[in-house]
Amino acid sequence: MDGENTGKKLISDLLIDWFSRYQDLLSDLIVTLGVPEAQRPEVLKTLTIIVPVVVLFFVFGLLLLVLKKTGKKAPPPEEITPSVEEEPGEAAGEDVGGPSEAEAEVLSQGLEPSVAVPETEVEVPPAEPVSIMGRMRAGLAKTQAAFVGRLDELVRGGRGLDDRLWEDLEEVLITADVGMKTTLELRESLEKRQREGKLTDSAGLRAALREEIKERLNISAEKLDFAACSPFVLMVIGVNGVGKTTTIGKLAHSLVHQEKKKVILGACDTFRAAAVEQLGVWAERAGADIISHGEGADPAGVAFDTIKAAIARQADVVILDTAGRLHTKVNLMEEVKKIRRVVDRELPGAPHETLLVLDATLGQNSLIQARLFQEAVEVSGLALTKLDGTARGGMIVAIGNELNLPVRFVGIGEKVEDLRPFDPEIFVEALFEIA
Ligand SMILES: Nc1nc2c(ncn2[C@@H]2O[C@H](COP(=O)(O)OP(=O)(O)OP(=O)(O)O)[C@@H](O)[C@H]2O)c(=O)[nH]1
Ligand SMILES: [Mg+2]
Repeated sequence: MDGENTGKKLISDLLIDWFSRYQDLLSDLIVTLGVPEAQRPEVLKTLTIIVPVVVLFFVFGLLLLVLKKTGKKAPPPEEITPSVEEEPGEAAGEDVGGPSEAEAEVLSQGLEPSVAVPETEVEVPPAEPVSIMGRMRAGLAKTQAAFVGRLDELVRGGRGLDDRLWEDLEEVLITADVGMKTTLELRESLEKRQREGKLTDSAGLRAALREEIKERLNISAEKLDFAACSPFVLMVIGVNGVGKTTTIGKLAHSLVHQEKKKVILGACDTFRAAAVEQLGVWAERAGADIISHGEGADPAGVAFDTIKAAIARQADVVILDTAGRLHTKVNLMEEVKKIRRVVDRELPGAPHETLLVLDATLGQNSLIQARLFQEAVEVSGLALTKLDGTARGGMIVAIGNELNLPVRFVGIGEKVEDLRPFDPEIFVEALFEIA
């Protein structure tokens, strides 16, 4: 009992001693700072309370900072693993998961990519939108801003539906490359809604335009069904540089990996050696076979051999790449017709799909190209590439409205997963919905 009291006394003596030293220190400080004598007791009282509070805050802040930093430097391994494992799940769904930059480089050198990548070396992909809608939105960002973004500015503030507004709307549509014909038709339909009392104010304009656009994109055409026959032959045509080979590569990858199809590519673009090589890289990346005869060979001859090989190897899908330009003499359209004839002779009914690739960045010029091809050959569907690189995505509405051809795919980037089956519903939602 006695020992306990002595202990308590010692502690209280120690505390009193510290406190008086602390007060001495503060008094010295007050004198050094030149505080007038009359105010010193008051200042001493205030400082006695404030100084410990400030010191405590400082120590606490420092502690938080250290904790935050150490947390960033060493994340627990379980934090990384799930996001890496999400990729294959994604591939099984919509996203086929493209090869990394390094893998692409290895492929372009014609070497086998390493299959067993140690888990520690797997890079966590940068924070990109990975959902279908997220990617579509990102791909359409430029068109979104130039088209719907400007439309929203137009209707902000509840303007009346007068001639001025209709003229401003026309300007927005034409700038987004919807084209004069389709723009005037859209204005006409919207004004009709107004006359019928279905559209009364600018707030309803957005929804009405969205409906009108969706209607024009809903082309009634037979769906592209790769299982309709075996082998299903898809011939890809278009002028040079529009993205034919890239589209074929992405499509082959998706058919092999998502739909588990056996795919053979035919390198009928014999215009230059690099074209054959480029298709070869894509074939390897996709896990598809390729038939090629090299630069300068007869494109129809390559098509013939590809069909023969597909039948012999029991392939599910044949995709023929064709040239966007030719060596002198032969006309591009004539060459396309010749390939079609040879393919049809070898496999009656083929090609089952003639896919015309159009470059969205070319805007209304693509429409002119499409008409020329339509006049020459039986085009059955379209792929619209490079939508990610343009604010002129409005041309897709003109395509739907004026060509009456179904858009089968849209290209929204250069990566393997950036080819999407075209769905008007998703497209319009990505364009109109505010993220
Ligand atoms: N940003 C973007 N680039 C694309 C897209 N599709 C293709 N490209 C790029 O467009 C360029 C031309 O693509 P290719 O596939 O070689 O075009 P092509 O029609 O086969 O050209 P030719 O063989 O010369 O007739 C390449 O740099 C592609 O990466 C797309 O959807 N978005
Ligand atoms: Mg090509």
